[in-house]
Amino acid sequence: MGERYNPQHIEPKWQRRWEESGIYRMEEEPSRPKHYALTMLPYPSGNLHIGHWYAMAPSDTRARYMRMRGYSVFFPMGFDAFGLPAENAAIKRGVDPRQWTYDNIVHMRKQLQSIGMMIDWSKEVITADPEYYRWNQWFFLQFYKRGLAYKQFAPVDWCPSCNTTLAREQVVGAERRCERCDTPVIKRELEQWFFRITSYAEELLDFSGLEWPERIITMQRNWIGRSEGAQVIFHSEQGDQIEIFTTRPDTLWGATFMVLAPEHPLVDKLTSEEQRTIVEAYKFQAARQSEIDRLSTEKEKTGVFIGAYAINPVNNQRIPIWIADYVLMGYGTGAIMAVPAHDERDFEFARKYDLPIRRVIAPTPQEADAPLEQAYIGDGVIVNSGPISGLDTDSGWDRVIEWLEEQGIGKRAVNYRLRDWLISRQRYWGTPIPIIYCPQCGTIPVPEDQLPVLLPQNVDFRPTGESPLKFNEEFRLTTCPQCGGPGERDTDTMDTFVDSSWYQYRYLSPHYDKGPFDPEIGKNWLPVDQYTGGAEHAVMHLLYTRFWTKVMRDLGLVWFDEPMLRLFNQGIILGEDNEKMSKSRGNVVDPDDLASRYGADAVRTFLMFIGPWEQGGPWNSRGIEGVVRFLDRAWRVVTEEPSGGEGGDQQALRRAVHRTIKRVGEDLETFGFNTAIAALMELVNEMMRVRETGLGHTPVWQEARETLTLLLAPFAPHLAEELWERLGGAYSVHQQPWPQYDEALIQEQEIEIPVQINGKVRARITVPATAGEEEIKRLALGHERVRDSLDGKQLVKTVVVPGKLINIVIR
Ligand code: ANZ
Ligand code: ZN
Repeated sequence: MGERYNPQHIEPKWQRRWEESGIYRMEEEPSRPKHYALTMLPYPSGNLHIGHWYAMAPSDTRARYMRMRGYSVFFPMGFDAFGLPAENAAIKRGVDPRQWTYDNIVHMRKQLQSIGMMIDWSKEVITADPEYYRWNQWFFLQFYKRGLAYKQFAPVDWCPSCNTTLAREQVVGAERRCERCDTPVIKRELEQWFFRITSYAEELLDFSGLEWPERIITMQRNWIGRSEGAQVIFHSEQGDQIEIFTTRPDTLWGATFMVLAPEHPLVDKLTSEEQRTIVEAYKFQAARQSEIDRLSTEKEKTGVFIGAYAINPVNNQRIPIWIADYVLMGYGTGAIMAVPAHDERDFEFARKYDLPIRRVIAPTPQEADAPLEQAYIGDGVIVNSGPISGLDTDSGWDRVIEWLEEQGIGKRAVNYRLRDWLISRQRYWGTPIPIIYCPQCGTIPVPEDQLPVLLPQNVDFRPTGESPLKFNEEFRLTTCPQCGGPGERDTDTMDTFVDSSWYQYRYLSPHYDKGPFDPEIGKNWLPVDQYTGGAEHAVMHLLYTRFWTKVMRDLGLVWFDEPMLRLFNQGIILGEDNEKMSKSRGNVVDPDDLASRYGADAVRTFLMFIGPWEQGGPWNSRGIEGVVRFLDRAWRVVTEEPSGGEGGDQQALRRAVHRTIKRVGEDLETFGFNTAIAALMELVNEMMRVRETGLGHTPVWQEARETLTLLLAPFAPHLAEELWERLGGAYSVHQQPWPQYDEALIQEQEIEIPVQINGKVRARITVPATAGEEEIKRLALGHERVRDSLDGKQLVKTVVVPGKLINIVIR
């Protein structure tokens, strides 16, 4: 003893020992409840940054805590290894994307190990491994069989000069020009694969049983965007059916014109000869814009009359048909009835093009013909609407739908904003789509026993924007599995969100070859109990994995509806200047440097101490030194022999220990890492103070040292392991049960007393019932609110009535 705390020495030592002894291996113990803790898998970009540490270390702390609480914990790790950066590196530096990715993984795996996490590395998953993506392909085939994968034309960005499709990243600027030749990009229709996530739209809106942040649920709900309304059939004067979707059937009498999306299939047919040139020009310019621009309410509305009319079915009025880019082909039916009196966009449009505005809703019957300065979007009474005039908007809404259904020209309808998931990517570094096109037999799925369809090596990366696999004849040309004649493979690859939609299942048995995972193991561990990761994945990944699980359930692979029962999102760690970390700002902190200087335990602990985990916050280089001092003091109180004697207050120390057990445990339940660490700091201070009074060699002191070590274990796993060994504890501290506190000891002995400042109650403090004047004073003056009030003031005196109150007089 008497040695100094030396993380550089103890951290590698314990990391090695943990690995050798396999204490983090998945372990099924029927006597213990299971806990599957999952944290989002990193992309192998080449280097772990502080954000990775911020995501991983607290997740690890929580998993360790659950293990000490008596759970069998499974905490795996892997790499989301397909994706664009590898391909870009290949193009830029001429390295093979596979080489680049796997080299990065070797390096990042080491970096991850240096954090000291309880990862079961024997279950690692790399999504670019054929033994992984084989199951992406297998799933694709199951989806296809069930009609959940289908091919359809969909718009992609296309450069008319380079003659290729472009990835979203290759379209630059507000003008949407081609990155390479500066030509304005247009939309072009390409046949691509979709997953039918919309079939699950309604079920995906059901979040019952999920303990997820309200914010994420709201984002998913909005993303799915359910609207109730009606589908109504209008007719053109020539008799063509034009179906519209509206959420306001109660305003049908106010429809004074129609608007079709420029891409609507009827536009060509309905356009008059006089209007054709201007309609074509408008369509071309609309095709250049992104959906976001088109929907923006700020953007001035534009459109053109197509020279045709429709009949409003409720009053047989002849109304003009326009096209405008604010109507999207991908939503509803791609056509609307425009009700300028009650819809803001229609109002603006009508004003601009001088189209009639007819009021059909009014706040009161007296205002039926009051002029409108803007669209009236509120509720009220229906006016100027024939048979439904006089009804309120709610009953009118139902009444109109009934009437439409009676007439057979409309029906109640639910519409979702959610689109099917486009999974085709014109990219190399991804999962090949297991489909063969045969001139005789058509679209033929690759037979399951021929999986995986391997991604070929040595592919040419000319950045043409088209699928590189297209130019690899060895890959592309194949034989039709059905007729044996020549066929061609699909040369697109799958969106990488496919990979991350089900990786949590693969972790259970990453080398299993009879299915995506071993159902025997799945039975014991699924579903995921606790998921942690960034909130930026609110709608894509977190929605896709829910969808995937529901399909797996319908395929009979799992028996539950939701992949992850509980979700926690961490915040973002900012630079010291409170800005997002970036190389150009020069505010990036490198975790490798920090860990080699202060030790991984200090970096972990500091990251958790910085503030509430869900909030993130700025890095602080002085702050980490404070944490190093704390760990050092913890080391000293545990390893140094205090002076002997029985003079100290044993009861007070026991109380402090038990109170800390309670606080740290409660905080860890709710991810309150920062307050848990604050509690540990207080305990260490208390131990420092008390040991001066002579408590050495007492059982209470021994209990305090052991408890502190156990409570530190989830946060600073290496330090705790070393201390535990020095205390003579059995290997490993991480397999010890979480200490229990004595409720009676805490409760009986504590009381709450008010803290007055100049006679007014400003705070309440919890103090030991036996606390004397000095202790009460110390606790009161340490209270945050009291400190705030004292700031800049002068303390005149304090009056303590032990067991009752404390009054602080300030000036
Ligand atoms: C007539 C009407 C009157 C409307 C009124 C609104 C207010 P949400 O709630 O988002 O589902 N709409 C329908 N399809 C559209 C498309 N493809 N592109 C752009 N707008 C479209 O919105 C549904 C409403 O958005 C529909 O109800 C329709 O306008 C418009 F006082 O119909 B409404
Ligand atoms: Zn064939």
